[in-house]
Amino acid sequence: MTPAPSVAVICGSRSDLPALQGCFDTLDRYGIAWEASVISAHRQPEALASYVRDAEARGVRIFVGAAGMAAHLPGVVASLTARPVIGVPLDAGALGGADALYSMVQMPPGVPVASVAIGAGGAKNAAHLAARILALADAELAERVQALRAEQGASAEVGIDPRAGRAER
Ligand code: RP5
Repeated sequence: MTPAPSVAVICGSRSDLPALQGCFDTLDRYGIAWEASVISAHRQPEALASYVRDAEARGVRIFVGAAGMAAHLPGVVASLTARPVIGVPLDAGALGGADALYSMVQMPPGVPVASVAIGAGGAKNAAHLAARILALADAELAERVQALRAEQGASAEVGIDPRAGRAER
């Protein structure tokens, strides 16, 4: 059995991978080990169940499930494990990702999926949220989370005069 990283990212199709790049990059930025798989909840339900059971047995702590359209992937993952599941709704069709969002946020009580925003921004937040969950039991990671928060705070521009920068236009 191959030892597992902390986070397992699963998406429903290869076509989902570009939207997830920010998730992978952000996990790398935190130094969080991850693995990624393409397994469709609708097309390959048995493969998904055996992957989740194996990943949990290997020690994966958090699952990220990303999918578009009728996106049942993270919900099915949450039905298979008691580990935290983060859902990333993707824009894969006519409804612009609202279809996937509703599929993820409307989970029945007792089977939670922590849904983030639609698309690439949500994918990044899935990594940030995973980091914050893992940081509860990892002091070094907690420091990296605080450092990144401080970095983001440093770029705030408070009290800018609306006329500032006019000459540059
Ligand atoms: C979902 O259907 C996938 O997550 C993807 O977002 C969408 C379309 O999949 P493909 O037809 O491109 O494989 O299950």
